[in-house]
Amino acid sequence: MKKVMQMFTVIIILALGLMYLTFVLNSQQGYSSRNTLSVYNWGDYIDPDLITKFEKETGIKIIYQTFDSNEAMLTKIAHGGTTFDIAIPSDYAINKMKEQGLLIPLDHSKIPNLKYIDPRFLDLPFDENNEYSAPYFWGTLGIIYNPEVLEDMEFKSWNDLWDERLRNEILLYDSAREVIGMGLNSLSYSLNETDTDRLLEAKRKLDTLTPNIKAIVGDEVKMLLANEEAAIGVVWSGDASEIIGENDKLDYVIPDEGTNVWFDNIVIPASAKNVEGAHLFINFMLDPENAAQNTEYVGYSTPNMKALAYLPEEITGDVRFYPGRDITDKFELYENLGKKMTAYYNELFLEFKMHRK
Ligand code: SPD
Repeated sequence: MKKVMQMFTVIIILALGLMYLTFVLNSQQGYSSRNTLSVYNWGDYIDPDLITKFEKETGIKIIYQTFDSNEAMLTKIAHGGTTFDIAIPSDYAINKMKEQGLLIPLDHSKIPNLKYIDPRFLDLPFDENNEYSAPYFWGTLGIIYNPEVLEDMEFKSWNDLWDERLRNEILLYDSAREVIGMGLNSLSYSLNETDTDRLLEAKRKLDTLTPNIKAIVGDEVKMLLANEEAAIGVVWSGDASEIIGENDKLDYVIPDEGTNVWFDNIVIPASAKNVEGAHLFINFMLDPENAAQNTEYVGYSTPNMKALAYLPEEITGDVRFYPGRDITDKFELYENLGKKMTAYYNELFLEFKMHRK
């Protein structure tokens, strides 16, 4: 009987010890998750001074990671191995995340700075009523080129990229939607084409562009063009604005067939541990002075109306990077094409890249 009592006491002590340990670990995790914010953003897409400013103002430490495509971001978030409190995907990817239950609805009462966003950038089809996302930057996809090197050449049509004089000159992003989209645009098809015959036609046409392609790249596109190591590229307007800021010999144009207008918005992934801090961060980035500072640093176009007042006219008055609604209404947004069609776009893009080798 005595032995049984002793064993019972040991078990009780062990159980209490385990409970205490669990309590300590949980409270430590709670403490650390309240005091850190894990942010997942595109590369080169925030002024680091704003990270420091946010940390000083809130006492929350930012853990920062970057991605280079919506697809890479989606895979990482969907797999769930790493948790993020903030992510900054584009339009169609936001719609996909929403559909897959990967996002937390925003509490608008905690983001009063939403009032500074131009209504033109609110309530867009990929996220009605901005239930899950707040506007960060926006832009277009077009052609940047060096008119001094490519003398007598004009880029009025996407088809001009197939000109024999551009042998081994063009830089493209390593991104399926952008490259397949450009092929579709050159045939005057929709950027959201789902007809497989048309998609195959676009891919075959892109294969014939191979001799003109210098490289398929990421953020290094900016360095290559600004340093005149390449004379032409198909780039997002924000990258073009940054490159032209470094080297004003270059120009940015959108061909007559039209292009993609895109929106990168801030979201809170469903796995977020610091939802309160995430709202603080969103509101901080939407503060007009912070948004203006970020715009000057990153070079992309801000959707924040009030931030425009803090920016020089040479930035906000440049219609290449701040085209009016009359222009962008003619452009197309990428839609969420669903799992099967997305896989087909990715497959075509992979085949196109293999064709180059
Ligand atoms: N280096 C920052 C890149 C941001 C690009 N966002 C544009 C996405 C278009 N789908």
